[in-house]
Amino acid sequence: MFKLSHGNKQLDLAKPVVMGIVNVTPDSFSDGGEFNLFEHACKHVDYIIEQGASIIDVGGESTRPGASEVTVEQELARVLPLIKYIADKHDVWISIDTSKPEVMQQAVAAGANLINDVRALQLPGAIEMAATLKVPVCLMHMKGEPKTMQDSPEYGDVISEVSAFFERRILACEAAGITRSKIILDPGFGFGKTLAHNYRLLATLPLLHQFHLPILIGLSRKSMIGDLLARPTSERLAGSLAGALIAAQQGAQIIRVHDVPETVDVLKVMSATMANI
Ligand code: 9MG
Repeated sequence: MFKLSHGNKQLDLAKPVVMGIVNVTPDSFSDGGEFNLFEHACKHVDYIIEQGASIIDVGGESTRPGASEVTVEQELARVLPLIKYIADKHDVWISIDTSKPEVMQQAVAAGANLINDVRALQLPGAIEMAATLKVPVCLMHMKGEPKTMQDSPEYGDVISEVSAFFERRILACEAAGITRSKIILDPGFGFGKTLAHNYRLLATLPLLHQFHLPILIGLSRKSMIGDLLARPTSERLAGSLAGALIAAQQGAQIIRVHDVPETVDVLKVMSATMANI
């Protein structure tokens, strides 16, 4: 049974929980910039919390393939007002989606409780910063860098490579002073992976339980849904819900999604069923 803690905040992961995505980026691939304005982002946050999101993942830099990088100042200007708003108004877990140590520091000072790093704390200073801040960290697997990661990624065996990566990163975290109780793992669907790699990882997700750490997955509206179904981003809800349900049944504890109410419903039905086995 997993539990996350930060200060006096606790998050019980006995049942899978929903992490709602709030991108504060002009080029966000799945919200079309709809929530770029601070007011819209706040309204969206209020709505997804009311609908059952347990964690809000705030991001100020797009990680989609080909997206351009932003400066620390730009990223901070996007995420800090929203983090402060959420921390003032709601008693919810706030995750900061960043790889930059300066952003981690200021986001946590503003009220964030969790670092979601698609680069698994590999940028200079990131692992030391996370250790100092003493917040839980999500280590995501990515092959390459967002700009080029989808240029024909190749693996010998995708599961072994992802597992070996986690082994190395967990050791690095422990050496830096981050305890295992603060670590979450994420196979990184769509990050340097073909359709076949993504579905192989989803099918074999239980293999990641070898690490005895909580698992986070994000496949909401991604190309692993859209390419399989030949559907544009706006028509990927059913596929995303199917993926969320499969991942939760495979033992994922945190499901990162755009469509919060629908995913919460799916997981409630799953949990009610599992409770009666
Ligand atoms: C920021 N971001 C985009 N996709 C993601 C995923 O699949 N996992 C995590 N942890 N973060 C993601």
